[in-house]
Amino acid sequence: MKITAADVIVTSPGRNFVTLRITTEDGLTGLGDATLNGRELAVEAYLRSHVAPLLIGGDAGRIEDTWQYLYRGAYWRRGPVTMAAIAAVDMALWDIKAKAAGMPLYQLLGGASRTGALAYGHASGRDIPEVLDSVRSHLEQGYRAIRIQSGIPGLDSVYGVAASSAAGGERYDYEPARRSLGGPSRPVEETWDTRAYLRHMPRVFEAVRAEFGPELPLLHDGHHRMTPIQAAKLGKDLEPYDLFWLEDATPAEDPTALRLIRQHTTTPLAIGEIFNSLHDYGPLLSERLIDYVRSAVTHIGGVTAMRKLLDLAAVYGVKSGMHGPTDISPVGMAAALHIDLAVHNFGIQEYMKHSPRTLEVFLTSYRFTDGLLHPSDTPGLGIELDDEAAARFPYEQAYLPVNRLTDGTVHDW
Ligand code: KDG
Ligand code: MG
Repeated sequence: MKITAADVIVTSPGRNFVTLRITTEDGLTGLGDATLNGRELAVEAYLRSHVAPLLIGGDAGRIEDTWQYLYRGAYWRRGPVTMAAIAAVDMALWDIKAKAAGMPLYQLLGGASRTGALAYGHASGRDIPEVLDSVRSHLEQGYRAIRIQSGIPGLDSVYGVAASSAAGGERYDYEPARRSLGGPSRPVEETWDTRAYLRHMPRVFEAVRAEFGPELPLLHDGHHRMTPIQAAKLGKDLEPYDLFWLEDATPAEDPTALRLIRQHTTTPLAIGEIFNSLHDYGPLLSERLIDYVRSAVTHIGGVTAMRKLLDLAAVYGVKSGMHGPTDISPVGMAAALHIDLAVHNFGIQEYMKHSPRTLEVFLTSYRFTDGLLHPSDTPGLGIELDDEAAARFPYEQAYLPVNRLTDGTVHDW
């Protein structure tokens, strides 16, 4: 299966996506997601200039060898741009291999370990009544696990709170990367106050538990904003509300911060969405400092890297909780779902529905039923890309927001 083409497609059907399509001499194609929110064109350039030319003429069947060639062979290694590019190649090659075998990818990964992957949805609101409405609406949509994010009194705009928070039904309006619509711009700046946040969040969870009872799995994302001791306090204060996890409590580049949090609280911990290497987990797995790994297939280096990460995590009883916001394209989401279905140490899958516009470009076959996601039995990943639709939505510059404290100091967003 000689590779004859490796094309990079950048499209913006509601938000930006970078996709790699690999074609073989016998006409098989495979897709890979290389989207890096707010830095899309850096991955596009890396793929086009440095990766695609190396693929032409190679054997599409040699997945592990290609991964090692692109990783070790570059000398410079790791980093979000490089690893998103390698991930896209890896996903596309798995897509081709599974199509050639006439099987859905999960069959090549060992077959199904469950009937579907438990998905969690995103409830949010500017205040507690809006949060409660949003949880209700998610339950009506069939979610059986729900992440809770809330506005904070005194702060104008807070991570994770959708623009039309109380709206029922389907919502596609949570997208933190703001598009500049007609020319270069700078990121939006938000103001942050951790003490106000620490005071408010326990009240939010108290209200949600009072309204919806003890059964519903509830999650929360701290989005890297706390110091270790602040995170320890929040974890402790949230213990009465029995969270499924507290995510990204502290900035991701310091894995040892989790050690301190762990000493103080039994609230389960999850981290890893901005990690781009298994090595970023450092002591987190071997010292059992976390309960869930949050990496995305798109950012950790593909199906090959994710399998290795989850096998290592399994040794320490740590489960998966793959990243799945809308900046993971339907291709990246499908790759996650095949792994979710196959591995034994599956925990939960984040799921935000892509907009109808995104789904005009990416033709998906996975399905969400009764709170569970299933990747479908279509051979390969089960996703195709409509080039004509993609061409209708050209790239638009978009940046993630930047956070400042009330005195103007730049803070983690
Ligand atoms: O691009 C940034 C988003 O992917 C991130 O803010 C989403 O934290 C996130 C989550 O848990 O989904
Ligand atoms: Mg997160």
